[in-house]
Amino acid sequence: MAVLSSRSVDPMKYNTSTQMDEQNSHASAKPEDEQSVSNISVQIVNAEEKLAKRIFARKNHGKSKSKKKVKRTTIWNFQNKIVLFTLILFVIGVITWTLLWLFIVEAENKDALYFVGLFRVANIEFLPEYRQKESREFLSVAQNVQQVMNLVYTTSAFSKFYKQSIVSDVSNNNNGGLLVHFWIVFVVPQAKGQMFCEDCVAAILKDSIQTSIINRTSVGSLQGLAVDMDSIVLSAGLRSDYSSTTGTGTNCIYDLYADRLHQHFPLDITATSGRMICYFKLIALVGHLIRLSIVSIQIEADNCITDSLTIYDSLMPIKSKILYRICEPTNSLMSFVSTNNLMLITFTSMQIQKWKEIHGYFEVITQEKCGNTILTKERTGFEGRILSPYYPSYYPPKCICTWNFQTPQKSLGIALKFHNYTISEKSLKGCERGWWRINEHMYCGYYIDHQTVFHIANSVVNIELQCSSKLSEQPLLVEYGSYDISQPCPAGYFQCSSGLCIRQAQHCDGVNDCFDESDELFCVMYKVNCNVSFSLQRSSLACDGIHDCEDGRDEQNCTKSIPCNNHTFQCRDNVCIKKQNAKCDGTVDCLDGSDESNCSCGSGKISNIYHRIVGGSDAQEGEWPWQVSLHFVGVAYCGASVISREWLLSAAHCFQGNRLSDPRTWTAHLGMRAQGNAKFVTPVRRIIVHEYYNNRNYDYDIALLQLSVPWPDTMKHVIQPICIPSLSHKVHSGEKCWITGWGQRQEANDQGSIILQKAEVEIVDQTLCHSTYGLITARMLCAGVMSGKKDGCKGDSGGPLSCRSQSDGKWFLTGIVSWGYGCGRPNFPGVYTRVSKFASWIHRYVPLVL
Ligand code: 4AZ
Repeated sequence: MAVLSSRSVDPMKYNTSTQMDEQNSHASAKPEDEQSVSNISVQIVNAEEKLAKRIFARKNHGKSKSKKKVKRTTIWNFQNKIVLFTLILFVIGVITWTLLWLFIVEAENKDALYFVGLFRVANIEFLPEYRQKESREFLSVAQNVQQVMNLVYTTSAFSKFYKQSIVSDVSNNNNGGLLVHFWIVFVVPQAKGQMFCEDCVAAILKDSIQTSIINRTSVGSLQGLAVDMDSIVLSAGLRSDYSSTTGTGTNCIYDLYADRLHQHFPLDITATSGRMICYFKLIALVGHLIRLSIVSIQIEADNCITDSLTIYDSLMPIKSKILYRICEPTNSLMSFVSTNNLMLITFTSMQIQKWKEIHGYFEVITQEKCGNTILTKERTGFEGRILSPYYPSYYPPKCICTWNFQTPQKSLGIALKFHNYTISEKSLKGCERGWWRINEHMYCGYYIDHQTVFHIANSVVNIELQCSSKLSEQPLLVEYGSYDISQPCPAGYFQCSSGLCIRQAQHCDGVNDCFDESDELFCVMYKVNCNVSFSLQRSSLACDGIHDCEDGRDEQNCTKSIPCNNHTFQCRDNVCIKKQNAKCDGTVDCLDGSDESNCSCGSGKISNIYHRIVGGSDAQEGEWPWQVSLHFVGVAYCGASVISREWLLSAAHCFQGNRLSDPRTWTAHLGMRAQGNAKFVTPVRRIIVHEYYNNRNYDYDIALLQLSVPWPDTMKHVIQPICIPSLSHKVHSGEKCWITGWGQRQEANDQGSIILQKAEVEIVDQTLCHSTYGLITARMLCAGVMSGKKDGCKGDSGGPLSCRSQSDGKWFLTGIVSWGYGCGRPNFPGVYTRVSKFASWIHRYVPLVL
């Protein structure tokens, strides 16, 4: 009403209507107009007064009173009609606009939430007609299930938000009955989106199923449908998947039936332009499984942001049914096995700039029973092998394998040699990548980069492997054989308390090779003897690449490391090449390119200007040109080191979790001293976390980051790479190195530093560090000062431990800030990733020649 009133006295409008009224003064008066005028706001009175005055003036000019009266009434009526008309228009406008606004706001604030799932219906037999989505049979069964789902959700706590359920597939399966794949859609105000968790939506469905305790079966009744409780899987789905698989989105969707055993059905995908999402539903003969083999895949390598190939253990893109995701191009054969007669492969490409190609095939295979009973030979030594299910394929996430071993004599036990794998006693936490039960002892399995041997001092050994990972796992090969319990390890080997045999040289080398620490216990005495009886222990200490003796004599005169003469250069693969000056001449002479590696890194140029060795805490501008600050969603979170134009090295633990592993959440700040003043900032394109990273003990704590934009040549004065030490690069305890970062300056103060901090630390003897922490693996090293005070802390993780080479003055990335007990505590040095162990892993991705 307020708006209406003010408009009615708009002077402009009023004047215009007055003029018009005067022009139309001959028009006759209408009583109903008068009536309507009287309804208009009181402020109109002003207009009436003005009008009256004018009429009065005219009257004085000698015009007849009666005529004037008629004219006045006419003018009044007409003028008000216009005002009224304007007002009505205005009111209608306001109402329409308000409604429209309300509608838009309402619509904007509501989200459609999609859930995708499956369950098995035991009391409906599969009919071939179900394969045709238009068939009467499919429509009838789909309608039946949809009605049941409607009833479940319209009578639930979520009824207000429930929109619909759609059955997208019904198929046969190896457990009998029908496997029903469905979508559930809710329309939810944004504020209430949180309450729609996957478990909550699944719980409503599960709670609606009536099971009988007497029957002791997982199949219950859901409005007449015999639904298998154990088969219910449900996860949040994507709108794009919903529209594609329910027939409104992409038409790149194929149902492929494999009805012959062991025949290779080709699966080749080529994408040349645009945005692409394709679905390949593979359905095998009932009672069988599907093996998908990927021969080669050429896709963009950026953590599945642009391109991805996802393999599901279902017919719909259900997150919890993902068997594997391929995000990297590869030419090596990989194969995956389903747990049922179905598989879905989705290929997504967000933008196609380059040619994308996937070559592979799938086949129908028979179900394998894994495990057996094995009687070993009397002769000791490895004699056979046990394999993960469907070896050499990746093994599916659900399996139980049991091997029962029996040796011919009580004096013989069972030895297991795990390839690229180890087992260690299970703690209270569960095992992430499957677990083992060996004669009632529980162990977790871990993938590592070498073999480990495990002994069980018993003639009867029961071994159970439970595959309990979320995804398919790399194939496993374990050699077995009998061994003499009284003489467990072959000559030259040391036996850990767990039964594991390690090379004698690994005993007391300061590295926890046994995983139960037993190889590093009681070693201090052994060390003291180093000087006294070096010749006696020579075989186990000398020339193993580890600095065992304090005076370094164990690693002196080691001929194996100097096979090349003064006129030749020794490549990293130990090949000698002719020219001495082959190093850094711009031509790759070594097959492995090592003559051209570390040529333009760790330059001492800047260090000559700044005297880094001098203590102090604030770093100088340009002093650590390889130091990078990694920002996660805009906040400084971890450190990293520049190792080439487009690659950084950091710690794997910085990228653990859904959001942290997404390169789009990170930016790299290079050439920076004070936070916010980086000379070069770029988004991160790709994160490669080491495949053996172990989030329990921080083993293999290393990750490579590829920059979206390589830093330019013009930044050379402030950005420079640090050298990567080779595997044989030695680091000596007591050696002085530097740690740098913007992390916390105190353990208790959770604020990072604005100015880059530096601290000089000492490499700590590995045995001493092991006695402090226990679990120090060969991929770790310790550095600090025993008084505490100088240490890395939260926020420094991933940053460099830089050591300057005595021989050529170059700076080497000896370590990566990884973990430790608190920060700067006396006797608790920082633990760093030993970078030299990863030289070849790094060069798998980063070219040797910069
Ligand atoms: C961290 O939380 C962290 N004192 C890094 C290094 C150390 C401790 C904690 C070593 O990122």
